[in-house]
Amino acid sequence: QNGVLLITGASSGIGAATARAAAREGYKLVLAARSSDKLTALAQELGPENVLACELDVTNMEQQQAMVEQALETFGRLDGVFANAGRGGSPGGFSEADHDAWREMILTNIYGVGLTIQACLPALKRSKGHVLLTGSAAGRTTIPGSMYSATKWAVTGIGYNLREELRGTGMRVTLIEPGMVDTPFFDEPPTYALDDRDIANAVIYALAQPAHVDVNEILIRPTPPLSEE
Ligand code: NJP
Repeated sequence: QNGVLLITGASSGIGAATARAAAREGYKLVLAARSSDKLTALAQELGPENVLACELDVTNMEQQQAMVEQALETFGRLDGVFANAGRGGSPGGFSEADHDAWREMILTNIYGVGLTIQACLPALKRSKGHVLLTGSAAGRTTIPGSMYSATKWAVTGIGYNLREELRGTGMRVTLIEPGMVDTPFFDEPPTYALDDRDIANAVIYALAQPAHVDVNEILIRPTPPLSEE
């Protein structure tokens, strides 16, 4: 029995893989995304008595607060949140990209993460809980013209600033920073990439540490393929 973990972006990719790994570790799960059909199927797979599936858009604070209320009614507590929902933007650089696509991405990747944290904080403060965020290797390096990378630099900043805000509360903040992961995030599979379970393993590692260990960041990149002789 490992407490209650809320995961946004749980309908596919990294979020769904983390839900499966956390279920194996004995967590009760609150799973959130917009695709309720996928969440329902995942809840069936993991055991509906252990899972609360919440259809929500992370950019909507009312829906986020309703999710936390429902989680507390169902499980009585919240021990961790993995703010993982995110999306890519438009390619093309600052001179060419589709700025409407930028708006959706910025709202989801930055504002949505902030809302998830704010909605969960009261319950997490009571449990001395754990906040985990999906940043990115792209939030650690420069990528020419990439607004996506800029949104993930913002997530890095959210993690750092939140940790300082929560200093002395017993709460912990972990930034999970993947390189390329083979998920539905990409239309075409990347040439070499991590598996979504590799990232789930990192989340479980951070969660499993004793209370005096605050894993600040885990940056994980795929190993480049062997170069040809
Ligand atoms: O991609 P995908 P990943 N409200 O597309 C949800 C970051 N990342 O697992 O709403 C609520 O399979 C969406 O659900 P739905 C990436 O930036 C990835 O790779 O049903 N949920 C789905 O569950 C992101 O932060 C790579 O469409 C919303 C999930 O988000 C995280 O990893 C590398 C939503 C996206 O799952 C998970 O992405 C890296 C909204 N408004 C960072 N919008 C990589 N794949 O290489 C989307 O460094 N979702």
